[in-house]
Amino acid sequence: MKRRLSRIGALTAAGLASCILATAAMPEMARANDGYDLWLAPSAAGTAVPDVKILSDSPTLRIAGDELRRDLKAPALPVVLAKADDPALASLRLATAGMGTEGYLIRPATIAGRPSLLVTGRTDTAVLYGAFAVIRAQRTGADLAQLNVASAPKVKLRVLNHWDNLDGSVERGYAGQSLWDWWTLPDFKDPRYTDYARANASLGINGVVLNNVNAKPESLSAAYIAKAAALAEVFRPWGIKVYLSARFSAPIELGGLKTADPLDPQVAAWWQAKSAEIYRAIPDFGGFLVKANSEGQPGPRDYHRSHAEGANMLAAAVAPHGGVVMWRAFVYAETDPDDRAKQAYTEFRPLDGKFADNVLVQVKNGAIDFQPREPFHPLFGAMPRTPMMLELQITKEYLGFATHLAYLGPLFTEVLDADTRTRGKGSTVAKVVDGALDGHDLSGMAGVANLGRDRDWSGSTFNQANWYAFGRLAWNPALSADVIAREWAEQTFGADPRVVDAATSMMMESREALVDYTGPLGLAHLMDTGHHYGPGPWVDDLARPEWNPTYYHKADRNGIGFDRTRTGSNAIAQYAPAVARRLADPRTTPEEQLLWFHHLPWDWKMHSGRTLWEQMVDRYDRGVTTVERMQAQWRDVKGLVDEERWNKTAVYLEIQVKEARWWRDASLAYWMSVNGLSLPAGSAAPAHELAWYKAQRFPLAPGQAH
Ligand code: GCW
Repeated sequence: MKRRLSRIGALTAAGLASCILATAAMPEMARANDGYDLWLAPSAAGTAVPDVKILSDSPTLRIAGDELRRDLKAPALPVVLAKADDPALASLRLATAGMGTEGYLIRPATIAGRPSLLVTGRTDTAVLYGAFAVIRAQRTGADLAQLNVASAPKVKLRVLNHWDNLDGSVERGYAGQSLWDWWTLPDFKDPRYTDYARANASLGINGVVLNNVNAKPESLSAAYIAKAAALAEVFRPWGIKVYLSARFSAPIELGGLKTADPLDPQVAAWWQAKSAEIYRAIPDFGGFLVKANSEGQPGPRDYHRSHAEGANMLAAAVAPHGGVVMWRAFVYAETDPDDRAKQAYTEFRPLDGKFADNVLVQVKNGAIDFQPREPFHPLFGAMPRTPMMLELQITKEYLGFATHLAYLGPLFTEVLDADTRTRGKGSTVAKVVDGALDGHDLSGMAGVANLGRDRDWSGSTFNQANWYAFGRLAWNPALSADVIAREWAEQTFGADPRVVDAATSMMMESREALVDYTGPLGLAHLMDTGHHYGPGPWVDDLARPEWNPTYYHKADRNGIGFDRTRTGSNAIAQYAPAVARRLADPRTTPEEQLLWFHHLPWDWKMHSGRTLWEQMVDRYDRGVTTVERMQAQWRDVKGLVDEERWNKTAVYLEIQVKEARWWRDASLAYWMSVNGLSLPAGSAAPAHELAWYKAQRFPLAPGQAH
C-alpha cells in the first residue's frame, strides 16, 4: 500500500479510485505513513470522484485535472479548468491584467449554463497553481462553493538550489543521497522526479538549480547536459525550469583554453557556444548560478576583473535565449583583514548599476553564513539598481541537521520583514527582494534544498515544513510563519485540532529554542569544525582567522561580543542611517542581536535587570526547557498521529533534548572557563568537564566532503 501511494503520480485514474477506496476502509491512524506523500497525501474521505472539466487540452492542464480528481472530495459544484483566454469564458469578462503569467483566479461562475467553480489563469501553469490552491483550500477547511481567490506570485524566480554533487553526495545534505541518479540519467527517469516536481508545483516553485554551487566543470559537458535535459523534460509540464551551477573556470577545464578571463573574446565565445548547446537540449533552460571567488572557487577576480565583468560575460551568453545569471555575493577572503561581515558589501555595493539586465545578485539572508539568527544582510536595499535575490538555507547546516526540530518560517519571515530603511520606513527586505521597492521586474528567492532520497524527502516530517514554508513565502513573502505552520500541519497530519495545535505550537517555539541553546543574544558561528553540528566555541586554531568561533565571540575575562560599532569594525555603517543609529547603542539594539554588534562586559545590565551573564545562562536554560516542552506536547498527541511518523519524531525529539543539553553544557563550561564566573543559583552545572566536550569528534558526520 505504502509503495502504491507513493507512486501515485504514475497510477491511472481507475487504479487511483480503487486505491483511495481501499485506503478509506481502514481506520485513518492505523495506516503506516512514511511521509513520502508530504502535505499532499490523499485525503481518505474522498469516495466519489469529483466532476472536473478541462476546457482546453495540454499536458499541464491534464495534470491539474488529475490532481483535482485525485484529491478533491466531490464538491457541490463541478470544477472547470480553463485558460483565461478560452472562448467559453469570454462572457465572464475576466480581469486578467493583474494576474501576470502565473497568477490564478478561482471563483464561482456559470459556464456553459452550469454553475461551476472556475479555476483560471493566463497560462497552463497558472491554472495548475490554481488547482493546487483549490486542494489546499479544501484541506485547510474552506468551503469550496464560496471560494473566491485571486493570487499572483510576488517573486518571479522561486528556485531551489540543490547542493548536489555528481557523485550522488549532497553538500550539507542530511536526507540521504541526491535525488538525481546522474548515473542512470538520461535513460532512466525515476518516477520520483515526477513526485518531486509535483510537490514543488504545489507550492509554486518554478526553478531548480540541479547541481552544487561548488560546481564541477563536468556538469556542463555534453553528457551531463543530456542528463539535465531529461530532468527538464520531466519538470516542464509542472512549470519548473532547470538551471545549472557553472564553474567559472570551465573554459579551461572543459574547453582547453588557457584562461577563463571574462574579457578574453575566446572565453566569451566559449560560453556563448556552451549556452547555445545547452539551449538546443533545453529550450527553456533558466540560466546559470555562480559561486565565484568564494571559498576557493575560481572567478573573475583571478584575472583582476570585477564580479560585474564576470557576471555580464555569462549574462551575454544566455541573454539571446532568455536566460538569467544568478551571481552569488557570498564572498570573503582571509587575505582581507576586515570584519568578514563587511566584505560582501564592500565588494559588491560599488558595482551597483554595472550589472547587465539579466543578472540577479544572490545574497544570503545574513552577512556571515546561515546562522540560527543573523541580522539582515546590509546589501539589501544598498544596491537599488540591481535585482537582489534572497538566498535562504532550507537544509539545516547550523540548525541541528535533520534531527533537531527547528521550523524555519520565523527565521525566513524575520529577514523578509526586516526594515532596511533605505527608502524610508517600510523598506522591508521583502520589498527589496520582490522588486517593488526599487522597481525591478526581475526578482527571485532561492532556498538551499533539504532534499534527498530518504523516504520522507527531508530527513524528518517536520523538515518538510521548511521546504513548504520556503515555497509559500517565495510566492507571497507577506505570509506569516504561523499561518504557514498551521496550514502545513493541517495538510500533513489531518484536521484534528489537537494535533494541529500541538504541531503548530511546537514549530513556532522551535527556532527560538535552537537559538537559545546554541547561541543566544546575537552570538553566532560557535559550532565545531567541518561538520558544523555540535558546539565548538573554544576553537581558535584553524588556518583562516574568520573560520574560528573565537573570531566571532571575542570572549575574554572582561566581556564578550563583536564590536561592530565605530569603536570596532564599524559594520553598522553599512546599514541605512536610521538602522545604524539604533545599532550604535547597545541600549537600543534589539537584545537578540546584542552581541552581534557589541562587545560588552559580563556584568552589563540587561533590560530585565539581570547581568548579561545571568541573561545568557537563562537563555541557554530556556532553550533546553522549551525543547522538553515540545517533547511533552508531542507525547500528548500519541495515537492521534500515525505510528510511523509519531515514533520517528518522538525519537528525534529525544535526540534534540539530549543535544540541547550538550550545547548548553559545553557552551557554559567554556564561558565559565573564560570569565571565571559561576552559574546563577538554580542553574544546573554542566554534566562534564570542559575537556570532555572539547574531546568530542565527529569525522563522519553527514553533509561534508570526505
Ligand atoms: O555555509 C557554507 C557551507 C559550504 C557552502 C558555502 C556556500 C556550498 O559550509 O558548504 O558551500 O556556505 O554557501 O557557498
